[in-house]
Amino acid sequence: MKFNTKTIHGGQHHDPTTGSVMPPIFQTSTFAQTSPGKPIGDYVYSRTANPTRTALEEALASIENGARGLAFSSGLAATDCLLRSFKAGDEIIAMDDLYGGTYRMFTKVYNNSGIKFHYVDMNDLDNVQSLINENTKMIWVETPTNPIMKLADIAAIAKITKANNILFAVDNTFATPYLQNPLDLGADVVMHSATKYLAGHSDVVAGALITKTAELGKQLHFQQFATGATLGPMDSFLVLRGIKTLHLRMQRHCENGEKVAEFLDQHPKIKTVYYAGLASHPYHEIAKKQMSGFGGMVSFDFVSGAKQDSVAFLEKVKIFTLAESLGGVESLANHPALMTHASIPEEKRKEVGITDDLVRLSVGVEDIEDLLEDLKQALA
Ligand code: P1T
Repeated sequence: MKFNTKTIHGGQHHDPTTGSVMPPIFQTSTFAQTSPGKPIGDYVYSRTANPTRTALEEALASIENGARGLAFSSGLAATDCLLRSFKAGDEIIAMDDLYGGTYRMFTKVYNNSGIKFHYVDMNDLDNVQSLINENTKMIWVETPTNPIMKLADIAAIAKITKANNILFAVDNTFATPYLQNPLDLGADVVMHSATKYLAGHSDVVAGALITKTAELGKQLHFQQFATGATLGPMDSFLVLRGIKTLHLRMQRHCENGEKVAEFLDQHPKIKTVYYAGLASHPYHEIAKKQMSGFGGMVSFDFVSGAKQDSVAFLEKVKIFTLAESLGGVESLANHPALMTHASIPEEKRKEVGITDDLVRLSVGVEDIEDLLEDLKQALA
């Protein structure tokens, strides 16, 4: 199946007992057994597996071209599950620009349990190579990054991880499998905040891991069921329903994202627009190589460099809603330094370009004329 067919049919089956075309929401915690240890069907207890979650997990594996999908109660729960694979003394190399919550987990939770993190700009792969030693166990990249839209060359990093027997994980939340397939480019595991484009309607918090091999999938499923951060049946249904229109939504997110980026790029009050679709973007060539489009996330800052300009803009937008999160059908606007990335120390934020006047837009699928009009009036 090609991608647009997979979003609808990948890993899906009609319900064998009723013929239900869409998977039923199996709102049950447990499943009857005929004799101790002999369940009637394949299911025992919903933390281990639930048929609605299985339907979602098979869809996830299908759209990311992986062997196994796992659905979690949030994106951070998915990342947490992966990090439980490591022990004190292990080292992880990560991008220097990450979602604030991921950075908080690395620095405030796993650092305390003795795992060492290195944060580097992966534009220069010598930065990565020079940090590798016998303790290096994983390379973690977010590409494009939240919120500066930095990219990492997935295929080039995969060569390094394979040569050194290191696990390679990619947070594919911003790109989605519609635009980028990290497992095909050599990654071992893909993570998603399924809260975002996969679910697509800002009505659920969910996460996903998709593995290249069944063996890694089995190990991570063990961690998940042994620690418990699974996704409930109703939320699994909502994410699965969202995935069925991922390709349609992403097409419009890309069209609108490009137009918003071009508009902002020409605006006299705007200094820098961070969007990999612009020819001037430092990672434009990598984006063209590994992504089939540029998505709907656009960040920018002001010529004035003034925090009050970004705050005034965010108070004035009408169709864009000022809120955390991204990837829903509706347009959202966010102030990373004050909102989503406030947990990153100020000097670290400044190092990667998260200035106090940086604004991040999640461009939705509304009519582009209304979105541009809204930006125009708020900037005026
Ligand atoms: O919020 P949660 O579903 O736990 O996902 C965490 C996460 C992981 N990775 C990326 C790239 C993300 O953007 C997120 C969540 N981000 C936001 C809530 C935000 O507004 O940026």
